[in-house]
Amino acid sequence: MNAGLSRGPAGPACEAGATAADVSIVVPCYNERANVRPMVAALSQALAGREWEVIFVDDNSPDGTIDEVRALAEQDGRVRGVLRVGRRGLSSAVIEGVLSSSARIVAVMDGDMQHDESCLGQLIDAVARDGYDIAVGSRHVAGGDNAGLASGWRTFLSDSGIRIVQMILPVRLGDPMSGFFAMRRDLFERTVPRLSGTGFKILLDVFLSAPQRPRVLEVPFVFRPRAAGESKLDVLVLLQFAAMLGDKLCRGFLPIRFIGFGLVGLIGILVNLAVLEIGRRCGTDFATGQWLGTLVAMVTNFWMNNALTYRDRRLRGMRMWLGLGLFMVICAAGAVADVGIARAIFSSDGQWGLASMAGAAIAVVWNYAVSSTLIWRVR
Ligand SMILES: Nc1nc2c(ncn2[C@@H]2O[C@H](COP(=O)(O)OP(=O)(O)OP(=O)(O)O)[C@@H](O)[C@H]2O)c(=O)[nH]1
Ligand SMILES: [Mg+2]
Repeated sequence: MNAGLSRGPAGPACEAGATAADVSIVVPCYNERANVRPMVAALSQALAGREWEVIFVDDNSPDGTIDEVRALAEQDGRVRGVLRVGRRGLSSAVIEGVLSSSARIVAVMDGDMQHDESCLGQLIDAVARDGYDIAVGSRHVAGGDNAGLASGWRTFLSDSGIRIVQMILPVRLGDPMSGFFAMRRDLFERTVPRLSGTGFKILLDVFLSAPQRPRVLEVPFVFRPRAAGESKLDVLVLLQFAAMLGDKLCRGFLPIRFIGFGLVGLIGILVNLAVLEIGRRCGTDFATGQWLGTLVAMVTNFWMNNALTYRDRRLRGMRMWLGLGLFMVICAAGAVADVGIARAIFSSDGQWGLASMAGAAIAVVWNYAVSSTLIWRVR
């Protein structure tokens, strides 16, 4: 469920005949309350003399980020907020923020003051005046710097990721993982249907999905340390990054969630076998071991899918327990179908390997399709 917040009543942009914004700045934010005011103050200074608006897209942060946005929006018509409830994800937040805006040029930047707003003017001019499709704030061209990364380990991860990505990029780019850029809205909108929309790397997603090779300019900037709040980058975000690349390499042939669901299913088989083996060593009979193994595998599969495959629609509390119950029923039905189909194919074909694979494949597709629709309600 999404609920947009309208402009504050007192802002100059509300008056009839007020000039529309030339650029919409989209800021994904989660638990960034302390950064909202400094950010708007910094934008006001950096973009003096331009018509602009800023759209904070908040995923219902527990620290009340959206309340701070609302308070500011009441005083300044250039400030807007989009509140998303029951959703998470930087990339999808950016997509929805851009789609909720209407300026000809859109800019994207983090809400933790790590991106140097004084470079925004250059990024905007490159697109508005100099004919570039995308202008990227870059830490990896002469004059840029990655000093603000929290640790040597983060620098290593970032550099390695960039090297991998450069191998598959359609354009030469020093910093394809940047989250600081300006681009033509019409190009973004034409790209949206092909975007994976998962994880943290929206710019990379745009480059790998754009319907045409974009004209790109890189503008150096120094990545600052976080002003306040905490990083949201964790190991699950890294896995989502790998899944996004996988999705692009498969050219969208298989849905990204199906790949995740299938991988989780493979891990489930290993879990099942491990429990069976532990049971055997403890002297449990085969049938009991198999029951236990299946139960543990179902619970771990549900947990992994909830935390990874459907991270952006993660179930919590009572809904999670109901989801787990439903997941078990769906998987049990899938298992019955698996055995039935395998038997039918075996009796007509006599090839047990083929019969078994066909049964398993149909069970996975069934489990995925029904779980997606009924449990995590992906439309
Ligand atoms: N709406 C929304 N914003 C998010 C989400 N995750 C992160 N963000 C915002 O995206 C921006 C970048 O996230 P950070 O956690 O700072 O990631 P990072 O800059 O790559 O990592 P650090 O260098 O450790 O700060 C920040 O403004 C976050 O508040 C999310 O799930 N939803
Ligand atoms: Mg950050």
